[in-house]
Amino acid sequence: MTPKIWWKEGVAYQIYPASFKDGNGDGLGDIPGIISKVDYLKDLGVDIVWVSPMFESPQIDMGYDISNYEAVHAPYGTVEDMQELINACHARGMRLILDLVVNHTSDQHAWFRESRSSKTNPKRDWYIWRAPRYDPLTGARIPPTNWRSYFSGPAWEWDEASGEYFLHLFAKEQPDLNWESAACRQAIYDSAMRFWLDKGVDGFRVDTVNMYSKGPVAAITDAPVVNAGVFEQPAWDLYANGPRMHEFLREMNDEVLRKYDTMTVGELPHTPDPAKVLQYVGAAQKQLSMVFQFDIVNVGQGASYRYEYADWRLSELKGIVAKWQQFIQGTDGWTTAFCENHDQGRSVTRFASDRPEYRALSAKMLALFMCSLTGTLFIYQGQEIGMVNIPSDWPIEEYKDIEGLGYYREIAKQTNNDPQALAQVVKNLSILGRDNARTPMQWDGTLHAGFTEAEAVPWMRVNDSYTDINVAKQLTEPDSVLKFWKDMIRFRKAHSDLLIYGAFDTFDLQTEETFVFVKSHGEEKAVVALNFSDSKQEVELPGSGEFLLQISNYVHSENEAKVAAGGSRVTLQPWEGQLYIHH
Ligand code: ISL
Repeated sequence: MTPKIWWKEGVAYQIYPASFKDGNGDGLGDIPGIISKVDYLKDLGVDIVWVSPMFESPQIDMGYDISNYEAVHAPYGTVEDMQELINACHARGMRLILDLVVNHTSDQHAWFRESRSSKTNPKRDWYIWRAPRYDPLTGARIPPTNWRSYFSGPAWEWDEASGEYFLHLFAKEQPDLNWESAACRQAIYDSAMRFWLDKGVDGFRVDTVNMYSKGPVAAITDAPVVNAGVFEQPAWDLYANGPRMHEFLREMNDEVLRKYDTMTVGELPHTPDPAKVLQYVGAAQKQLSMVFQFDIVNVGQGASYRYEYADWRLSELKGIVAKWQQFIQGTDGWTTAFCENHDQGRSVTRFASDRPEYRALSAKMLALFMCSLTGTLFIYQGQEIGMVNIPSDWPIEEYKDIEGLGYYREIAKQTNNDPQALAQVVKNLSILGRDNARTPMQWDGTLHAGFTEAEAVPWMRVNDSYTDINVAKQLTEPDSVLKFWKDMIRFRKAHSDLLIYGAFDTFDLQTEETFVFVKSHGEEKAVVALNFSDSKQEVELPGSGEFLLQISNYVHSENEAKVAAGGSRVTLQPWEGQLYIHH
């Protein structure tokens, strides 16, 4: 059995600083606002607080474009405020982790300004610079390769002054660091890591952790053409999981992380092969504690554009969950359980039902689901009250995210502003857009949901649902989503061998309405039965012997005794989740 460690059993909670709580009435969340809610998090059962980027930044990509790792974005507060937050978490027995965004910096970072200043600057090779190519037919200058950036358009930006292109996998204001430079790596370890670890930070969520190794700059080549007639092509096979990736992470671990008691959770896109994932998360590999797999949040995304909504089936979701629950079994690796973050639509809308009659029930069913999974559990702010997506009638003007807006502009260009096509884009964004997760946290039913003061203008429109869905209301209701999450978190910790560390097994991967799985630890077993539909369903309890129903989102008191025999059929109400323990 895998050894027990704090970061395996801890419940993590992600805070998106812009939208969590405004402490000074300027309409933007901030660090003092977070400090004012630390007791709320403790009361929920949170052990690990993850704060998304709060570093100095021009905010082209909501702080994932960092201009100084050692300073705080001034509207959020100061380094002293961060120290106070770290201390406030520690005083309550909680840990705090930060985002480590070191695939790229902002183009306003001092390192990039120097690098850009001339071809002979000592930091020139801290970023990825390449000479242009020229189109053999027209003679026109073209980028060194055909790579497409995540936020639309080419992944190379021309720098007129020095006569070369620089690489940016994300926005042109986010130039990629060149990890081939040892001096650059050392600067990253010092500035982005040791600076904060020495202040007591307990680890990092590591942004795009598998894209650092792109090979020598001169060896970067064109991606295969998959979209005929278009210059920019998806290139992740060429830059994800590159040749020196594991060497770099081992070095980072050896020189920095292992000297502190830390955890790391890496973001691991484009890596469907479990054997490859184990190379990052196996304990013996000495690289990362765990990673976020993308399969679950990719469900329903189109093949050519991530925002092209595609119908999905429950069997697909079940297969994905089973795969990433089981891949660590019998290994020394570890995994995560999550279904939301700041880059995704809200889980109730995407995976369950946000219709008024089922919203709260299905949010609780998802809570039961998540709290029963093996791995470190991550909750995204607002998930604990069942926040839902942006209403589909919000116009594009309400959307703020660079990626979503880039997609909108691209389709506008391709279709010559066709109103029907653009209406479809807005509809897609209201399901899959990153902005769905970024609307302000709904604290109460007063103007602006208690996120900021009444006279202030929130930086982003508050979701219309706030009078119905908010923390204050749910704190008073005995059967609220929030109360259910608290109960589930407590239950998960009380049954940690089964629920956090247990082996996962499932029997009904084919059915499209229900999901039944078993967690086991030695002789102990839990059966979880979930109904993902609007109608009653019958399922068979696997195994034999007696099962005691411990939790259902339809009954409010824990341990309401109801016994069912293994092999018998039980009925699930619409969107009901049941958890049985066998003994
Ligand atoms: O959301 C995505 C996949 O579903 C990607 O578009 C996303 O950009 C990618 O997963 C990387 O995300 C991370 O790095 C980005 C930043 O914009 C995201 O917010 C961050 O989570 C660049 O730093």
